[in-house]
Amino acid sequence: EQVDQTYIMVKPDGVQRGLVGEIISRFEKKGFKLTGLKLFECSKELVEEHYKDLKQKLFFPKLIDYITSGPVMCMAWEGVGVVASARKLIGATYPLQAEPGTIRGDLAVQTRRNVVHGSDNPENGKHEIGKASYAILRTCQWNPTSWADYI
Ligand code: DAT
Ligand code: MG
Repeated sequence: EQVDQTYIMVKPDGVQRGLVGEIISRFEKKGFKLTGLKLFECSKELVEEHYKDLKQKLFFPKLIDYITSGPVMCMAWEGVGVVASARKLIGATYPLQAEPGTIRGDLAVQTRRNVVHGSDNPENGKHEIGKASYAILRTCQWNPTSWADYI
């Protein structure tokens, strides 16, 4: 059982629509561990590097404009199989194809405004958190405290 890290980012529409709590809640309830969190306004350069694999796509300039249009909530999540599991919780890229019960299936209709980003493989998870960490977030190590410790 491999413990992985994934980079989850609530996109500007998700922050503006007040969906941050809802999204955090879904990952918490599933059983994953939040290890880094910061509200951040991305520079164009950082977003271009984050989405560099899509540079040739016609929608790339609009994607960059959109992600830099307002604050995003950057998060690092940790757990067994978290990368693939988070992708399942998020749902398909195109919200109309995303199953009900997924974040995009329940909360989005527009492809660009699909509410949330999740790393697509464990290597990218580490990379994206690493890339983010000098600019946006510091990850921390913690273990859930048992209730007995509060008494
Ligand atoms: P995902 O976010 O599911 O990993 P992706 O990495 O292929 O999807 O694309 C990144 C984002 O780019 C995606 O969340 C929304 C936008 N995007 C993808 N395909 C698009 C399209 N055909 N038209 C407009 N935006 C698109
Ligand atoms: Mg992707």
